[in-house]
Amino acid sequence: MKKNSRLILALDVGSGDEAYSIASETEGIFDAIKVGYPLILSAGLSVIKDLSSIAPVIADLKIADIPNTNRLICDRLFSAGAQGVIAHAFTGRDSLEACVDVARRYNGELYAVAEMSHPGALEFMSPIAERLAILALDVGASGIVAPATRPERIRTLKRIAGDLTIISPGVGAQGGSLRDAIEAGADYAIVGRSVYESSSPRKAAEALLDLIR
Ligand code: BMP
Repeated sequence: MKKNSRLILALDVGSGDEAYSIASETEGIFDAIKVGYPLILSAGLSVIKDLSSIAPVIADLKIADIPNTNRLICDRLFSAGAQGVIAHAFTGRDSLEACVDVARRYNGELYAVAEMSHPGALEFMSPIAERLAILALDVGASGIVAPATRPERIRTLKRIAGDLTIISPGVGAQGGSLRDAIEAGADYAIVGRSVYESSSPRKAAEALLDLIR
């Protein structure tokens, strides 16, 4: 993923047509498009290839299974055209390593979730996030997911994660500030609803771009 706008569009919309239309309208602004269960389950895996003609696609299935199943899932996603895949790290070294191995085979990127952005993440995830970031670093992941809703956590996790790329969701609809997340060390901010629910996704995306520059 080339660092340009430092913005990733999360397209959690309900159809391939809608996704394609918003991606086209905002073409050139986002460094990548993140798709997850909502879109893949409605539009099918082929949506990855379709959107890849507009921007690199990160498949966010937060994979969390045994190594063999993780390997199979990653293989499906990369062969469908994903440039990056997001997996959970809490399943342990062997499971995460399996994802990294497949990513390497495809010259792709593997992002590990260190800490999530919602309030519930404070319950179980936040207390082990530093260990998850160390694991991501150890197994050679491309980057980690850290919460834009808690910039101080981005700062802490960045100190651990070294050169790993930090991608941060939680800007806008979840209350996180784009500027604060970037200042805290996020390499990319992930933004969904504040763009795709806007009456003008292009204008909303340009406003984010202005904020970042
Ligand atoms: P929104 O800007 O609409 O809140 O979207 C954020 C996106 O990032 C969603 O796709 C969500 O699933 C994802 N995400 C998140 O919000 N927090 C996390 O910790 C990890 C995520 O992948």
